[in-house]
Amino acid sequence: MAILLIRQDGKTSQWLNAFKSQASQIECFDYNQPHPKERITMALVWKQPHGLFEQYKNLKCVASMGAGVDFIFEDPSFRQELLMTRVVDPLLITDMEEFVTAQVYAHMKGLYQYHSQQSLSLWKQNPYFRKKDITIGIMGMGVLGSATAKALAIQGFSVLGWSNSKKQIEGITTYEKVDLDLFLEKTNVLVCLLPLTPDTNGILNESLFSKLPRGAYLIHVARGPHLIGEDLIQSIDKGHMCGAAIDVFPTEPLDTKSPFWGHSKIHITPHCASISSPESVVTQIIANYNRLTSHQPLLNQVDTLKGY
Ligand code: NDP
Ligand code: OXD
Repeated sequence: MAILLIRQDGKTSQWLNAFKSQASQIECFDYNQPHPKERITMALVWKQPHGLFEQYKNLKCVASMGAGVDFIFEDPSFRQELLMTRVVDPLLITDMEEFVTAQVYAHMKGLYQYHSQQSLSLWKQNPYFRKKDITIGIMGMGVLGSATAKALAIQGFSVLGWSNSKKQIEGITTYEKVDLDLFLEKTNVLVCLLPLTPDTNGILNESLFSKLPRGAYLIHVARGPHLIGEDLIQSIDKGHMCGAAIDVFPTEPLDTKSPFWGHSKIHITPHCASISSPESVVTQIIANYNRLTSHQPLLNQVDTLKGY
């Protein structure tokens, strides 16, 4: 039995080193190096090239290196009988809480505007928001959404949460799926932390934006295809939305020709809201590998019928 690491961005050695330091007895291979295909029982993947899984006849589990698993479902070689796991990790959670919080404050205090003014040597004080002016609505109240909601509520923000099923979280007003419109009409900073599924693809569109109060701001940290980019630009340009911070894009890196780059009210980051730390995440992968070997239920298993 052995683990195969599949990612194409040159970061595989960090993951191999983390395995070496925490469980040197486990055999791990980089898919780009020669390896015994028949011994591979677990694939640890991030945006793997499609079609590879069918070459591994003894593969039992595909583990995402991150919280999201959309890129595994998109691969036609992912067979229904395979198990799938994802990352639930304390560092991934606090990193996301901090990133969203930083974006909320940057919007509230108009920091991006001052950054643009600096490039013009322009000294000009602008109006800003206070916490009482802001209601943050979080779409997706799972591991990351709930933690982020709580972190913001503790700081004194009004926080709403929307998810498939209704949640009970002290200090946060929650809405279930059918109550989307009620959630949107009260939200003026919208945070997207949904998984990408057929149901959520394209959910951030003109119709949804039109249900937010005038002047609403978007913080999008989930997945690129949730957002219809032209709808956002139109909504900002006609003055309905006041701007957006976007961390994720349908194609990454974002094309240099994308209109997002040059838009003064759209603030881009390179999918860095919360990045899996190999040292932290490998611990749960080792635990799952041992569970797989001893036929025990896996941690953080994805419901492949539900799709997240
Ligand atoms: P979870 O699976 O824990 O939570 C998903 C939440 O979304 C749940 O509350 C679920 O509802 C809700 N949901 C799912 N589908 C729908 C729907 N159709 N309508 C309404 N609500 C829905 O995921 P995580 O919190 O761990 O992660 C969320 C996403 O964040 C990841 O999938 C990934 O895409 C993104 N991410 C981005 C990062 C970045 O750096 N930008 C880093 C890490 C993750 P219910 O609770 O009722 O099931
Ligand atoms: C993840 C991500 O899904 O980094 O973990 O996007």
